[in-house]
Amino acid sequence: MPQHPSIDLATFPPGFRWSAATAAFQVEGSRTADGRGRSIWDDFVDAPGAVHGGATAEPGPDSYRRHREDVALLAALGVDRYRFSISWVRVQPEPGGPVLQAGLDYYRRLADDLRDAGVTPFATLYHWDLPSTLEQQGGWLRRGTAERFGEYAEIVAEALGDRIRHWYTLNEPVSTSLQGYAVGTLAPGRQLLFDSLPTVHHQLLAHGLAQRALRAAGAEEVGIVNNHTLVLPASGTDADLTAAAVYDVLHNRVFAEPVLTGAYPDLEALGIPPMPVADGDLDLISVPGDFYGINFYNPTTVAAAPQGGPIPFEIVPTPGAPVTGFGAEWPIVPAALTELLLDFRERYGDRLPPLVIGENGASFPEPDHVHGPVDDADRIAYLAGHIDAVGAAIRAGVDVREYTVWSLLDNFEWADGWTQRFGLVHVDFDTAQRTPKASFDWYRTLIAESRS
Ligand code: GBH
Repeated sequence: MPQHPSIDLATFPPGFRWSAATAAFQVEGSRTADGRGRSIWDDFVDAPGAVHGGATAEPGPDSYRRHREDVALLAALGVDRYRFSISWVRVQPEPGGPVLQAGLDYYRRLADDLRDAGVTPFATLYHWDLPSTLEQQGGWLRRGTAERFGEYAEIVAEALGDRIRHWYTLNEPVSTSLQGYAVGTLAPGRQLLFDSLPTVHHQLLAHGLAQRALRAAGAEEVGIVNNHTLVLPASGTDADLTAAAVYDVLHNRVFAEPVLTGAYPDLEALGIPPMPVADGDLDLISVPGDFYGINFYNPTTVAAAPQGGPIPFEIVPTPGAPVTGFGAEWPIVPAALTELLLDFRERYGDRLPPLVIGENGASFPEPDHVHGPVDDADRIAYLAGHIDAVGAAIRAGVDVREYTVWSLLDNFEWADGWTQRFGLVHVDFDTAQRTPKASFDWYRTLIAESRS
């Protein structure tokens, strides 16, 4: 298959890493196996009407029982690393309570099988599956949740640190704060609007505590991964510019700046309530990571909301942009990734650690059952455009070390259930049958060519 013409592979320095990602709740299934506890996502899928089609996240790709099939696919793909997440409630069903050996054993086997296949395990400690008992006590609204997370990090570091040397602490705290606690479209489904803001600080504190625990156990590489978007004002009016600035602060800057500069942006100036910062928190949160992770999917066009609404902005379609399977919510604008990376370099300068793209990818309508190849040319175009956009940033001097496709597999797309397929590999959700798509061959060829 010919390489996409726009990618200049010579741009990517020797040692640049090509990876693929999944997350525990989205691929594992087996929610009650071997003593696993309950998380807010178990509660969310069990709540009538919360998830599209009543999907329960089981069995789906069934990776708890079929991880060897995943490892074989990763080996065939030739990726440097596999990004997967560890389920807190498999390892410690009740926070503060005893450790569950069976859960640790699963991740130990996964890590060992990856090593044997020549793929470096890159584990995420937390990809949205908070233990239910912590949520009952207030979840990320409470500082104590960050402390429990620090203990969980110590347990995992101690048990798996000999095999897993590369770690992401938290995945996309912005999604948890905005979708989980502010508007309620993701677990735990709360609609607290601006009252959700303490969840930002407590998650960042959890990152700081976990990073410290992982380092103390000798980890080689630790960092957070944030979801960032390029915010585009819908027009040049003062109202739209202000709305865009507020959205940029809430989506990007409250998550980036404490980590990269040790301070929150000026919230008061924008009428945003203050964070519950205690002495020493920002010192801990701003201990430099070994990398800074960025998940990027799309830019966001923001307009002022009509007067009198509960939030001062609204997200509107991005004019002229093609869209993914999610529709106008997900405009496809690869150049926005270059601009975002240049903006990070400009804004944070030498305080910016090497960057890692922790997720990038797209869903498009595809059949549920296939008998033969899946021609996902639209996914190839999306990935090629964004890889090229990373290349353009590297040529302009931004230090990016890794690119990760979301996702290795079609999987449980949260509130959208089984309806959005992001995989390089098609999964039949009735049989767990895996079928590599054209994008799998395309990515495999790109990786091989970049090394030759
Ligand atoms: C990432 O989130 C996640 O890390 C990953 O788990 C996910 O599968 C992937 O991207 C694709 O979505 O709350 O109703 O707006 C990116 C942020 C969160 C954006 C879920 C889409 C849709 C549901 N995504 N959101 S809603």
